[in-house]
Amino acid sequence: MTRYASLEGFDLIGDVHGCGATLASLLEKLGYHRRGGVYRHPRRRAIFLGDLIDRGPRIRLAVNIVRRMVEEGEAEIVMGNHEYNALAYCQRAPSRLGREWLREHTPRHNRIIKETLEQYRDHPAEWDDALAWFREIPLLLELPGLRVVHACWDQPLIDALRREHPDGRIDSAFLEASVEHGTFAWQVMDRLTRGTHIPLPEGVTIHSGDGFTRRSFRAHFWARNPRTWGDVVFQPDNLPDDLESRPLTDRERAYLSHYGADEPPLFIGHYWCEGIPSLPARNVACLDYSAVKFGRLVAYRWSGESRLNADHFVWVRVPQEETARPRPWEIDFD
Ligand SMILES: [Mn+2]
Repeated sequence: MTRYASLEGFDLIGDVHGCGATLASLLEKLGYHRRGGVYRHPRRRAIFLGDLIDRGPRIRLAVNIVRRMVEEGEAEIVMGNHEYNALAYCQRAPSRLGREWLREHTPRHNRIIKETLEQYRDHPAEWDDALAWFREIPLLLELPGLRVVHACWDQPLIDALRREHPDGRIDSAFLEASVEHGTFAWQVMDRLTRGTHIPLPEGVTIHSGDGFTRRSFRAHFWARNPRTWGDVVFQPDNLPDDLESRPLTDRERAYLSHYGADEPPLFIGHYWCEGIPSLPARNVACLDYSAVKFGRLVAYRWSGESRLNADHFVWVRVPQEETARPRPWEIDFD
């Protein structure tokens, strides 16, 4: 990408989830300054890993900051499962599906998008614009020396996606097909934006810190030769009982993706890590440190290295209720 040839590097930024004031703090800490309503850095660009919306107190601010940066060429972004969910939630379903919306308005789905819809309630045109912008967000980015996806880089699926959608962007037909289990579009959206999950045994559930009950666990994709569930689990909640030592079945192993240690550095979000940022593999960095649960909003300053370095993480701790007082322009960001 010649337009990036003169850059010093990229700052990859994890899941913001509506922590807009914290995002502004992180950008300032990284040396970005707001000029003409847009955060800019003289020698660097930002890359957002998706999941700007839902849960947090300043969702519009988060979307507006990032959207302006992207539109001004100061940043790139990949789509998170929350942007994808919002698109499907707000899109009427074709009659053959026998329901009203592409993503059904179940109590669980309503709860996930609740804060976003509330914060945009008095700004319907702005929400329509945000949705139109979400549609343009690619599912993945591959730049010289680095790769970016929200949850899971699955090369065979990405190769197949690129044959139809070379720039990694989806269209209405793809979005519509993606809500039908088992379609190619469903596989792509599920794996790239949600990653892999292995169902728990019948009757076993995990009561997660976010208040949801889960019947599966999140599995990662960088173990070279995983043998047990414990080798691939990647979430803050422990597996119940002795399930860590439970062997992966052949079917589970075949279902999982694998990202080799010799592949380019890959940046992901999505997985709700906790504590001090660390690298799960030398070429994989996860930047979701539960910002919205008063964890950290985390960036990785990448300057071309092929082996990642945990010293290159930069973060801002998220205060309870994002108590950092918003500045006037944050409230009136229209
Ligand atoms: Mn996510």
